Amino acid sequence: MKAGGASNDYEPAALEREAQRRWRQAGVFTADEASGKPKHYCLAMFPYPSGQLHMGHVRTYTLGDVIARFQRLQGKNVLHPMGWDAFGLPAENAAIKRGIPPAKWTRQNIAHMKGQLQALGFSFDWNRELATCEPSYYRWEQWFFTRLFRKGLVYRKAAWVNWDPVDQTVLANEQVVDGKGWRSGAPVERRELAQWFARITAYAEELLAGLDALPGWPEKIKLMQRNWIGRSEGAAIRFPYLKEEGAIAVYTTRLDTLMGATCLLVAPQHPVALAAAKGKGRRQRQVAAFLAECSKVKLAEAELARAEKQGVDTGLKVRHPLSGKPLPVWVANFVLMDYGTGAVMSCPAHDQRDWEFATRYGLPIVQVIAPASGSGDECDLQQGAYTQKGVNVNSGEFDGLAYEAASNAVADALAAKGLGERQVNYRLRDWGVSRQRYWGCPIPVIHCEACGPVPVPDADLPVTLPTDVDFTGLGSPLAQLKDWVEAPCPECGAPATRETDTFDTFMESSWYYARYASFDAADAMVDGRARYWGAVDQYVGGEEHAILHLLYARFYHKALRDEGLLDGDEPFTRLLSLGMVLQGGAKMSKSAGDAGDPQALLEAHGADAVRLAMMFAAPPEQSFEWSEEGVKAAARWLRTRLWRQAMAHLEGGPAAPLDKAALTDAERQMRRLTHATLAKCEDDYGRRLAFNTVVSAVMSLLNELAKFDAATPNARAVRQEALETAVIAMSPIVPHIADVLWHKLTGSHLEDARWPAADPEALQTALAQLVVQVNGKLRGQIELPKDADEAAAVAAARKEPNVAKY
Ligand code: ANZ
Ligand code: ZN
Repeated sequence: MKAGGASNDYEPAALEREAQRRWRQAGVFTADEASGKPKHYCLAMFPYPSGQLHMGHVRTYTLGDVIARFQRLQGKNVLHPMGWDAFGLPAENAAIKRGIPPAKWTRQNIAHMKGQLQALGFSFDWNRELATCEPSYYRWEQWFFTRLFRKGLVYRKAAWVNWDPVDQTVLANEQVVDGKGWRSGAPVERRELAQWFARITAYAEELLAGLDALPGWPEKIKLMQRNWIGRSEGAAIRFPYLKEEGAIAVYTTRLDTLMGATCLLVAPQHPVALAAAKGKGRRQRQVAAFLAECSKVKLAEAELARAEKQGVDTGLKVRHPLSGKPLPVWVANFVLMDYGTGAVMSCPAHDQRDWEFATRYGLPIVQVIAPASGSGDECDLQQGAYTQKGVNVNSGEFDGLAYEAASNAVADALAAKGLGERQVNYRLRDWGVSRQRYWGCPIPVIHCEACGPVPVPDADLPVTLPTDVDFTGLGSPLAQLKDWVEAPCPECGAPATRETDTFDTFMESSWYYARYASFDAADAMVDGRARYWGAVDQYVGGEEHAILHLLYARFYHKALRDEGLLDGDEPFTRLLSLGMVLQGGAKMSKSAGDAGDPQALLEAHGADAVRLAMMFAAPPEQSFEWSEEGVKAAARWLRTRLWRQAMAHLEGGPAAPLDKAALTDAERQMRRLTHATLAKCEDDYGRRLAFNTVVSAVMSLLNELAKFDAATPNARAVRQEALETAVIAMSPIVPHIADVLWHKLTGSHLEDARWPAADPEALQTALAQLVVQVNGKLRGQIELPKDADEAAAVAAARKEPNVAKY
């Protein structure tokens, strides 16, 4: 071997290219169902092909890759696929701006980004690559939609959209800028259109309960999903009309306040409100004017809660279900039509919104709840509502009852009159899956005047999206394609028209994980291979998908299960939710200058350095500020600490076998560190999913190794072992340099290696050294008898001044 020769220096570009070529040639990442090993399905959320990789992608795919590579070392049969979430708005915008057809733009971007991913050395099984814009993919989405249609799990109803009157098109929320169309600049109008919905609410209870069976999901994400589903236990109460037949139903969570209801409030879209606005009378005109005012602004629920409470009296009267007293019915702007029954009983003394409303319009405020004695609560109805639970007063037969007892007694009284019963409500709404866009999966429905909407028969699927379309930006391109739109009704044969809406792209991302398993199944959506791979063992993705994507995919999985296509109740067993990569405090989604452009960094420092810097920067869940310095430091460490130390060792020729019986104290200590590092890294990779601490552990190991004197053959054997450990431990993170060094050190290839078990004998010592971490940061070191229990260890750690401080 030529000492210090140029050929022995670390040259990442050539080294990485060569390693990637070898992997490709040997097909080392191909997943094979026939392998006898236990399976591990590792999936990172697939990207939208915007054209350029950004640092957020690099983080997500490096994390996924680290896990996949570690699981291979653990002897698992790993599925680690990649594909493209290829439909979506940017392709259409690019088409309008630059005249490139969306299909072409998308394919170009895919090709470019695929090259970038390959240059980063991710261990994807590219045989299974899929793009959701391919008919071979979306055909099955259409097929499944027609199954849901037959089960009543999808349906059509009117819903509001943003309408650009100049471009004659529906705008997505993100295309509305300050209330104006992004392209035309015209003030956006609101229109009601018939649209498709998926009945996710049919699974509300299971989606909620299922979260308890997901110990591998972060609590934070489960809480967000719970809140989004928003289960509420209350009661429906009917208030009969004073004069006519019938009643208005309300939903309440405070049965105990019923005797304090002074008024009924309905949403501006409630049928009672609409009826009250019909007619020429003064009152009807007032109601109509108020409804018109409400329809102008669309406020989110949270904004409504803060907005000024406003309303108008309909003149209508209902009877209190228990006292029989007449109560007025008002329309109020803060009552939501799509929650509960769209109507509420107003209890101004005990609900703050009702209190503000009653105060504004001079409606009576009747106290029926008083603070329980000893609660110390203040109740001053001059200042605001008393919203705590307490004891009933002023409530006739219910006086003196506390919350639970009062609620039960009121429920019984209502049940006896047939005017109310307990009810459970959810905040969760059905999922609107229609988009009035071109670049999406066509909704497989034909509208017939006689038969209504008819699903396209299996034999006529896929309904292919035409790709030679004119992009004027005006109106829907699909609606203008007469040949495409006109089709005979599948049921009666009469001339009919195709649905021109396309699916929300969340539809495609709701089942791609299952399709990877059956990626080339030509005549089924999924086949037996989807059962083999089962649930994704480890799902990796950005925290911005905590709610919608994950909820939709869970719903879709259950629907697929109920159709007999998949096993199991949940699609993702374990979830790693990643923080963001920030630049200047903002999310880094575009490459901002060379310092934040993965391509430039890759070319300057190599893939391993970029990957290492990314993993070392922060634990996965944390957001962090990106800096190019980290990449430079990573490249320096790889060169000087890992590469040079290994090469210097190799210059001495092959190491002799280790003689464990002849170890000196120094050698024993070195071995102890080697094996402790191995055990720590295994735990970090497999259980803790903390990769920054893997890196710091190996850094310490190599620092110690640099000080270790390896003059004797047995000392060289100890050093060989330490270097092999450092290389295999780092290999999931920096696979290229590890690939080369492992081969030089052992003569074999990493893909044939297994993660070595830490040697219990090496770890054994009369006194054990323990490093003390507080919240993942190294705060000290303690020595303990090796058989010390946890309590003793914690006590000793607390005595350490630097630990106690934290
Ligand atoms: C009477 C009452 C008295 C209420 C009181 C609260 C306190 P959650 O927990 O979110 O389910 N509500 C019902 N439907 C509504 C709608 N469509 N729009 C706006 N508000 C609505 O909240 C249920 C409570 O929110 C219900 O209980 C109702 O007000 C209101 F001292 O009924 B409550
Ligand atoms: Zn028909």
